[in-house]
Amino acid sequence: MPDHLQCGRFRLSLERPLVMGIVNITPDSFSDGNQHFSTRAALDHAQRLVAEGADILDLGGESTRPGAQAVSADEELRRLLPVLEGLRGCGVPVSVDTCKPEVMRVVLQVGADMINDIRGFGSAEAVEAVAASDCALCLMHMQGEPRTMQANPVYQDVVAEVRQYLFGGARRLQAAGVVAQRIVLDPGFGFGKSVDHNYTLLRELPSVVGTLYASLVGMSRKSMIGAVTGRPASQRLGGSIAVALAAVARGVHIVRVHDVADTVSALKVWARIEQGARA
Ligand code: YH5
Repeated sequence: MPDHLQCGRFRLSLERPLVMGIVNITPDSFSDGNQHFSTRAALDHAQRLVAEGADILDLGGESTRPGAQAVSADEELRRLLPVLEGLRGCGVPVSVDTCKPEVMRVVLQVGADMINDIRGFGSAEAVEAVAASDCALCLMHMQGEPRTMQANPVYQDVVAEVRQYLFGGARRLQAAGVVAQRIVLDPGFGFGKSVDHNYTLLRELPSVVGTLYASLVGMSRKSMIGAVTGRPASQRLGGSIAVALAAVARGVHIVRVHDVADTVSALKVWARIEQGARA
């Protein structure tokens, strides 16, 4: 098992589970497309997540939800750069959620500590953009394309197929000179998976992500929770805590969540239970 993650300016211990807080910088109906408004809102939100105990922030300037609109690299950078700059001294590493090599190159210059690529650094250009830095790399599995991936996801053996994809991707990164201590593997919950696929992957996490690399899961508020509880996205906190704890119990290192304060509380209680556990 890796004992730390090399994450740009930071070296994160993996001895206790880490919480990654989600910061979306997509101009919403409130901001009416106003750049300063969405920058301010994202910075305020990010700073609140740090105060709540986030160990890492994940900034996204492009919506990757099923059916979302494509955004140009220029537009993505216009959204990301002022927020990245404003977070430079925030005290925790900043991850950028992007699959565009040109965006990766620029944000690494400006101080991003981690690149989170839902396309798993699948192109040679993406690997080239990140290899020579010392940022962490989150390599996520996705079947198909965001627009259509949820239509009818099919696997023969979802655990074996996702594992093979992740290990193959990690080998490709290492062949390009990336050390194992920079690599994070993520099964990609909800990205071309049925509800059953998602729960099978969660149950079998140790076998999906193995022991050679750090691991991350993102299940917060996703439809795999709504499918069980019948609740809309705004009311999925309880379910989100349940899946986060189940993942941590199976050895996952990083949980990507919206609700940082409540997740941190749940993990503290969890740690207190485990503290008395026999080896
Ligand atoms: C992830 O799993 N997910 S964006 C639909 C929802 C709620 C949340 C209400 N980026 C992941 O968070 N990066 C996203 O229904 C990610 N792993 C990594 N590494 C989707 C998202 C969401 C979608």
